[in-house]
Amino acid sequence: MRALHRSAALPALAALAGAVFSASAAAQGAVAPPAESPDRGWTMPAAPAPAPISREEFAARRRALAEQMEDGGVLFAMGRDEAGQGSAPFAQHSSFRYLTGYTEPSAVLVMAKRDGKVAEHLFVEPRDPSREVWDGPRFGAQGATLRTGIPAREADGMMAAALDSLLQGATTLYTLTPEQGRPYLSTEQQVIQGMRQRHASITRVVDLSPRVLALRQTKTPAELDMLRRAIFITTLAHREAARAVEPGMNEFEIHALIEGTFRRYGAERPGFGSIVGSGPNSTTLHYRSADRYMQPGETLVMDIGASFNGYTADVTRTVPVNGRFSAEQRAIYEIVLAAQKAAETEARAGVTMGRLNQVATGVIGEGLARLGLIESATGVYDCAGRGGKVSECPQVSMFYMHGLGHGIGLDVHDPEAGYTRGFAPGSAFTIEPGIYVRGDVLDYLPDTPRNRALIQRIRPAVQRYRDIGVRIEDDYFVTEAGVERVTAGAPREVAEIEALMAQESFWNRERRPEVVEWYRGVSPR
Ligand SMILES: [Mn+2]
Repeated sequence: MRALHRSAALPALAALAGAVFSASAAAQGAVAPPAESPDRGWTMPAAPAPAPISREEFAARRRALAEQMEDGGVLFAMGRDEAGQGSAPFAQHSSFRYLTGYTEPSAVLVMAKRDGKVAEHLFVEPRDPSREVWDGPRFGAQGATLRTGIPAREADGMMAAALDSLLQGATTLYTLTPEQGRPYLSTEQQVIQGMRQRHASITRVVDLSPRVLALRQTKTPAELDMLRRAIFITTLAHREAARAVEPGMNEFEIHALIEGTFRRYGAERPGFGSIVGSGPNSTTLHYRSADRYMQPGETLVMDIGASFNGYTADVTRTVPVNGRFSAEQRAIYEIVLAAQKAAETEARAGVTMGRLNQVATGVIGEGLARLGLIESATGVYDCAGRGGKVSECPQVSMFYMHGLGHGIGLDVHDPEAGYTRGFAPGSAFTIEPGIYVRGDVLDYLPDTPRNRALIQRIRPAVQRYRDIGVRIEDDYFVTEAGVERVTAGAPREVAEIEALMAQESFWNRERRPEVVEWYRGVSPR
């Protein structure tokens, strides 16, 4: 039975999330695209502006964390610093943001538990007119208190003394950072070390970040709503990108279209470095340069995700550069799609990501064997192991070498119950199988009798399918009602993709190919 019933999942979700999105356009007031729109038939969500995640919800998250603290304990947690002058826009530390909702740099959260009561304090950057000339206004103590509901004060010269008075008599110091980890101590770790030295009452330091990560596994309706919008904006970018792709274009044109579409619809940034890779680059998992001229007969992998209000989508589509899949591309594509659908069918509450991976890997193995790229679904080869030793690896891993999926949320790789005890209501995750036929895949195999025989058998198929990279990644929510594929707006069937690519692209209407060609003169490759 298919686990994915969009319509079945909706009533419960709608009840939870305040009926934001709907499969039934007429009933729920979803906005249908205009009659002449090529997007007709694709139900767009009725999307009133989302309510910000409430102060009460943030307070509940902190309460849940405080339950893990013993009496006499004090939590000390630093937000992220502003990274140097003129650097990338500030992005708050995810767990700090999760607990406070505070999005300005250099904030500190302190929670002290005494006699069963928890006192909360937020230290924030002081308002400073001379700095605000450069960096713009800060919330200051008043703004921060209003925004977070946590009593805030400005971190002036008295902050150290204020912290010391809060730590008076504390027995356990809770943090959101490991005590060690790297060869050097972070600023936060140094501050914690100093506190421990100044306060003899502190007998232990406990890192609570695993507890926060555990809380973050279960997305609330408000969080799912933010994710849904990030995903929707990302599907808009995929649809427009598919229309725009043409042989002779450079990857950076599609990269720009994608990230421009994100900003155009209010996503603050890409949630991770956009991957736009054609031809041989389609087989490089984390290809980031996006500066190659695309040729007919190649595949283009676009692995992208908009970040909306801090929540990050992660959606991958693969399209043929010239608009029609070749027989070889299609053969690979259909295997990946079948693997994804098989994993989807298996997805439900209580099932683990490991189980989905098992199912997907089985489908990919059988498909690769059918194409002659491996000897059999369970075949092995001699792979380079630790310390120069040769060990045994599944042949599938020569062409499918990454995990099947991951949680999504404030981080693109977010905590997820599916890794351990199984998916549960509140899970948000990806399923992203892939096949990558690297042209040099046979060149680096250890020289052994088994490998020599294998190479002889599969070399023709590797030649035939070389430089074809295909990844398909969708995003899923688990609710009480079941599993929903939230990315349904981005076509993934071969016929749908080809039909979309045949549509006119507004993006290319005023394209200036002669300017695009300038880059050939300075391209590093
Ligand atoms: Mn991903």
